[in-house]
Amino acid sequence: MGQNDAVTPGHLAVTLLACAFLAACQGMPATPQLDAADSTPPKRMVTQGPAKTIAENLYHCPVKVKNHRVSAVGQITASDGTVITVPAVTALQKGLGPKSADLYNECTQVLPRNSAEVSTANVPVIEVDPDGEVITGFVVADNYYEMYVNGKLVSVDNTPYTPFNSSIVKFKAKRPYTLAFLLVDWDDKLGQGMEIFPFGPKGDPWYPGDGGLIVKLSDGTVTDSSWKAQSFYIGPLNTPDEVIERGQFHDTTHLGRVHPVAKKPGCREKCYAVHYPIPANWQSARFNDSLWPRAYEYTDTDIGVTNLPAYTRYPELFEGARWIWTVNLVFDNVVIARKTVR
Ligand SMILES: [Ca+2]
Ligand SMILES: [Ca+2]
Repeated sequence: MGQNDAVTPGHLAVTLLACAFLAACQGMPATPQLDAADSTPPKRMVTQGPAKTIAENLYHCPVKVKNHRVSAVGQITASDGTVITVPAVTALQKGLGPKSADLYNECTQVLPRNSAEVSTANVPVIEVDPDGEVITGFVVADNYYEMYVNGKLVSVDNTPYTPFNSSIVKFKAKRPYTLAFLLVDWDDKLGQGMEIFPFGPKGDPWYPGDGGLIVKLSDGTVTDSSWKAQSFYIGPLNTPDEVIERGQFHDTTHLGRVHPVAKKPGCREKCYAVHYPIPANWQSARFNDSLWPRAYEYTDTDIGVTNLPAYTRYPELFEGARWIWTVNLVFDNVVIARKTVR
């Protein structure tokens, strides 16, 4: 982190000079008014063990597919008495939409063979700004996303867990606009951040899963380390002390950040998780994420998507975009990623 942060005096001077030559700079849209940044220490909530299932399955795939996992939802009471919904409170569970249009989805049998076969023509435009431009884009999230533009919900991943799907989004917006994604690495072991890994000779019933988001929009916006990303549900942990708070940075880097180096905890049903409250206005353009950590970039190998047709069939549609997540791809299970496009 940090190596791309620097704005050199030379760079600044060139920018200012360019602005001086461009009368249009006067007419550039103002930066959105921001709320004050919340610098109060994070309110950590600690849970241990499994959550109680409150919804058996948010999604039924009408087609028999190889890798279908049940997307259940649970609740668990933290040591401070807070009742937490796991893996997350989602727009999908609330029945909010619009649901995502499919780029690739085995359950709907939308399976274009390559980028040339992909059509975005029938994807409805979600209007954010009536006088904006229509922006089309492609999204892959491991496992679930909901996407907001200036606080307006524009796409809800229709397949919360598996099979791995990818989506087309279309919206009308004017710069500057703010993208905000709620991202969930779903659980099988609700509240413990672990899944039942179905592959390999024996599989692994206690496998810490991992996340990831990649987005490319037609106006050139891509996911990269210029985004912000914050974690809200961290586990599985042998002890809650494994999360070290440094300001608003929830540091678990000592546990390993990606598979296969990430430490597999031996705690199983006794594992802990650390949660943080999700800010009420996190989707808004006004929300001040300046104290949040930057997003981290990951490779296809880190994410484990080198064999994933929902993504690998369409390299042209994601060219130049990077997979992002927080600092820990494995232990951070609920993440919000934000970017203001200027
Ligand atoms: Ca999904
Ligand atoms: Ca995980």
